Amino acid sequence: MEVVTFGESMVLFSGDQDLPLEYVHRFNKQMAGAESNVAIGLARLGHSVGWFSKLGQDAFGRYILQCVRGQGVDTSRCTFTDAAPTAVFFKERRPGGGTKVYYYRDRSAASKMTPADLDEAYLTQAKILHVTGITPALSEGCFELVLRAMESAKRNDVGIVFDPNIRWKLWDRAEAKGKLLELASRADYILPGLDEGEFLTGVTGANQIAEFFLKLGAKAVVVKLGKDGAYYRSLTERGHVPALPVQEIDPVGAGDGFAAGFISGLLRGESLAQAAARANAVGAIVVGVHGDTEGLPNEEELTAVLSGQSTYQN
Ligand code: KDG
Repeated sequence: MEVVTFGESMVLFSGDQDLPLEYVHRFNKQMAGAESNVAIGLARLGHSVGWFSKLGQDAFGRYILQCVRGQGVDTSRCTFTDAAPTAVFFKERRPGGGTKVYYYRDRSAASKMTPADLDEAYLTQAKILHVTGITPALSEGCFELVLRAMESAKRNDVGIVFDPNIRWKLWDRAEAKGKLLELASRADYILPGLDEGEFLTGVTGANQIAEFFLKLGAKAVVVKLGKDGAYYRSLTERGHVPALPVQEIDPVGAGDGFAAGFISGLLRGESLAQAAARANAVGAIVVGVHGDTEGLPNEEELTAVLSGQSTYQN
């Protein structure tokens, strides 16, 4: 595997009308999870990638495994438990635009993961470990697992990509800051959103945020600026990638597309500027499609967008 990632994926029920959930009668069933989104994005771009999790020994756990495996991701290190269920969540399409999510994931199967779920030999043959700030929010065992994976990757020269991916519904703010900074200090590449960066570092603006994380030990930082594109900085490169023109349909999953594009750039040996542009383009494409993974491009589609031959949406 070129990349290993892990975390919780859930069955997603999206209301089929722009109404508060209590008035929605029909839901579409899909699956989603930040890390499996990244894994699927990488597989679609032609990379070999493994994702693992602990799934409930139930229909939803089997469904998630089938979906992720069906996208060409290695799921051989996934485990099942009958002691806790697979999590689900609901997406409400707000009247007038926007989405809101409701989690049913407390004490889920994935939250039972611990360092014992890490196959170190599997991890250390990879080039990149991808982790997000969602997993450590699930439980103390999950936090310890992320720490163990990062430490093992560091000892074995596996590059570490960290996306803080702060989910406020899962954290107490002070705890989030302490734990996420602990993880960030072990990462090689950090991909915060602007708000997340400001919250974690206490400084304002993309350049200052990047400087903070470089001082903490990162090799490179790419700050996601939404409609303003992205700002990247390492010790030798810095610059800005403008946003691509897209009509926003569903922003959920865009950050995961961004991470997949960035990791793909690293694996292709691209410069930081090129990897940031690749990341930015994948994120923009995802925003234009309903669902977390449905819009993730293959290499041909991405190349057309990067070369200006296609805007994807027309
Ligand atoms: O990044 C998209 C994720 O937020 C979504 O797929 C659900 O993993 C998820 C989460 O924890 O919110």
